[in-house]
Amino acid sequence: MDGPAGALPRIVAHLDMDAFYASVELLRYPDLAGEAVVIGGGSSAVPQVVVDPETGVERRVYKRLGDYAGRGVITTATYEAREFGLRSAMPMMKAAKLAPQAILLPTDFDTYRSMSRRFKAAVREIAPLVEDRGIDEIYIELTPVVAARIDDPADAWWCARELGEELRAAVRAATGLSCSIGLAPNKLVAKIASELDKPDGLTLVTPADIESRIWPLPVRRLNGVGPKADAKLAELGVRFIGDAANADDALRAALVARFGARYAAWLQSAARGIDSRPVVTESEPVSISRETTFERDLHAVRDRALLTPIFTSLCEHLAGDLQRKGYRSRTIGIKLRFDDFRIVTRVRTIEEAVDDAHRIRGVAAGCLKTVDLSRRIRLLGVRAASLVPSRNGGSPLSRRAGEGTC
Ligand code: TTP
Ligand code: MG
Ligand code: MG
Repeated sequence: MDGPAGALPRIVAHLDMDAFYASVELLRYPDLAGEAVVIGGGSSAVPQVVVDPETGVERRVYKRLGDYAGRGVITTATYEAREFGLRSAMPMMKAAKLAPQAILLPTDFDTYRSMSRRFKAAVREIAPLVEDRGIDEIYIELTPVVAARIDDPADAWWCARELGEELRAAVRAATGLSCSIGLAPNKLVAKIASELDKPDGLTLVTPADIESRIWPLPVRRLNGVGPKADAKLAELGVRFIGDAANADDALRAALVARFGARYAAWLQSAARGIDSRPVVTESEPVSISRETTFERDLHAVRDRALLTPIFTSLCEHLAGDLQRKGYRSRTIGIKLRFDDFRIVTRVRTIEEAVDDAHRIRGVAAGCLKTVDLSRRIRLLGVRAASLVPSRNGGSPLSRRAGEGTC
């Protein structure tokens, strides 16, 4: 495989959920399976239930992209919608021209966040060294898990494939959703590998596969080559990853002249599939906060009727965050930004750690009383610090996947 005989290779996975927001919505509306669906609407895109006056049968009526008017953009699209050219970040009015019949659904971040926590928890049950890379993707350090399962290092990649299958099954069991996994010697190659067979793919790229699988890809696929670098590289004739990996002396000199020695060296080693960055596991949060900027500046007394429910809602959301993440807090604070952009914060430390909205609100209200509220307020925030883990833990842990077979 790689390295001296007998050495256990490093194996890292990159896992990314398939059409994440859209797939979550399809769990809610299974009748839309196979349809071109985009996510991005507001509350006006909530499907309506209509009752057939003759049969009395209920049916859902979905909003079509062609009926959308506004400046919103697509968050994601099902793979069926992508066949029409619809993509993340595309303005919906533009998308409507390509596929007016595509179905539009509203975004529901709370549900996506909860699904995100669930799939990550399912993975951590099998392989605990997880680096969070956003709502729908993670890196997983598999080397110690593989090491614990095999006697002969020659079995490492075979074992990794088995682990990859287990991870996919665990994610599906915990969420009902599919993901794509790349298995590779490091994060850089694993990220590329996970995209090679999307959706629902499991792709191994061992060191021996770099040349055949990675070198033919556009150089832009390297995480670290942005659109500007891509354009400059094209001017130098570097279009594919292999072009950078096999740069001769003249090209290397040109790369150094154009990008500097550091980037040029990085590019060449990255193109050869080299990357020693560790998988960085999540650290405990120092604090959790919620804040909101008002549509117009509000006055504490004159706009009390508006401010009170916003304040309560912030505390409720903060309590929800604490409970989901499995923490209680002993220091509650508030943050205000006034119409002159001055920021004021106040904190109070309490005897007993709390995670419920009512008590958080009580302490936060006490903080507010100590602030001069004669100016209008632009922003209000509530923060929980001095976090202690709650006794029951937080995340809704999935059930454990089957025992390893390798
Ligand atoms: P991605 O993983 O980039 O995309 P995806 O999961 O929808 O599709 P794929 O199968 O190709 O991985 O992003 C994850 C989610 O993040 C996506 O479902 C919606 C959200 N998102 C945005 O809101 N705006 C964006 O521009 C992108 C790229 C993603
Ligand atoms: Mg994704
Ligand atoms: Mg992603």
